[in-house]
Amino acid sequence: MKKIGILGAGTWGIALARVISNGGNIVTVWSALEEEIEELSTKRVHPKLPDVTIPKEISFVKEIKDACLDKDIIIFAVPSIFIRKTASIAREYIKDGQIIIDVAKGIESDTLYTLTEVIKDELRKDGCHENVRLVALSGPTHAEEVSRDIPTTIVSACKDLEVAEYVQNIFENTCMRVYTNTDIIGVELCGTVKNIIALATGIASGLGYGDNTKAALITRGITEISRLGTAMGCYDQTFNGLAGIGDLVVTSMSEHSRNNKAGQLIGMGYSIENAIKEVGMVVEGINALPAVIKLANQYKIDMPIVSAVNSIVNEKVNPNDMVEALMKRKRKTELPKSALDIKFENASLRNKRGIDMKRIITYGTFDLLHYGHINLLKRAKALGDYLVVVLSSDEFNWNEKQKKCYFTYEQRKALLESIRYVDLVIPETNWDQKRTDVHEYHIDTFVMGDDWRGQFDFLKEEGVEVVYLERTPEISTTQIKKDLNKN
Ligand code: C2G
Repeated sequence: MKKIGILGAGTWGIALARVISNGGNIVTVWSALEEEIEELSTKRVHPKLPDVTIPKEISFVKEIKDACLDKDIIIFAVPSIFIRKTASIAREYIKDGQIIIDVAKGIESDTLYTLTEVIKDELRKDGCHENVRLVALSGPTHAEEVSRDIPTTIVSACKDLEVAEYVQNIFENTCMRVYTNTDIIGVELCGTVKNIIALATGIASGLGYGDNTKAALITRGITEISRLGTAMGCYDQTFNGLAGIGDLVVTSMSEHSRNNKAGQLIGMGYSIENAIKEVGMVVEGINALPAVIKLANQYKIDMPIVSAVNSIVNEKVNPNDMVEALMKRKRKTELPKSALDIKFENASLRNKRGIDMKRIITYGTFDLLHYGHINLLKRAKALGDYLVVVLSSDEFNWNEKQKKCYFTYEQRKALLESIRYVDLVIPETNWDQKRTDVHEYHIDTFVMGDDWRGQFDFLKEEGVEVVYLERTPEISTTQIKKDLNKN
């Protein structure tokens, strides 16, 4: 049994209060709106959750100290724009080392801090809150369904996995399954941007478009989120997980979603103000726009859907014009690894490592992949951070090297891509492409086995380091074939 304080008595705060109270914990709920506390305390029903009875064990308080003092966990469940203020008035009642959960979704527009960073930043202002432990609890979780015990999943994200598991243990029950994740920034970024994409799907519905359009916006929306998140050093798994695609789908497709509802009204011609008024609750996607636009510019990430929503919401562009603009954008491929993507990966890996990333390139046939090849690739990768392997095509092997490969190009490519040292495999179709490859893929070092010593020194003229590594003497593809033929 834990003592848990919840700051904020909106539908999500109340839904969570009910989950943890029913789990046998002592729950105290505070709100800045005294009349809200009065009503909840007496009626035991939230006006926006009319068919949900609030357990009698939950106590409602008007003084924030009563929801903060002597608590195992404090949950921030106020709207994103009130997080900093709430942290500032709660600070004196929060002990250092406190576990604090943020369930609001957003990013602060002037600092570009996620909300757990805002809480930490505000609390540490008195110089004695250096050790608070922040958790983001986020996922596909409509309060209307959680409060009716409809099976739900959610992510408990914290840099400290033990703390994430501590929170997992408190919230997990037969109706709520909690997953842990240490990528707290990625989880918070997903929770923020998905609300903007949900506005877009709502606008599309309001304009009379169908599920095809929604599916397109959701699919390209998660691509926008993951591009920005990757550049910020977040994990791919986060975008493909519950806080990413999971929450995006539930927010974009559900009638419970405020962002989707507000988008529909905007698409139908409501002004932004009237749409928010009609929804009657906070529309976090609108609050999130300034910060996300700033982040996209800062990391140089193209986010056409986010930009389109921003044009409609903040620049009063006609929604129909934006849809046309989105549909007429320059043609693109879903396939990654163009030179542009390489630049993007370069930037993202540089952000991840905080240093300039050193890029290595090597060439070969790599047929009947063996440990001599692996030794070469391993040592090549050890010279830098990113290894591009240029794999001889079947035609190039036959026409230029008179090599008939056992495995096709695609098979050899799949084998190479499964090697942990290899970051990218592209085709080698002629002897002369090396000069352009080293520029297109921003190469620092060219590597080949020393059976090629001296053959590629001309690449130094392209500003590239040329390294020849000792071959592994006793093994070769030719030798393998000979040995196999003998038996
Ligand atoms: N290698 C090695 N030890 C071996 C066999 C190969 O270190 N026992 C190295 C080679 O020196 C080469 C790489 O593994 O750097 C790939 O070898 P191959 O597939 O034989 O490549 P190759 O036919 O030499 O093609 O434009 C350059 C060519 O594509 C190189």
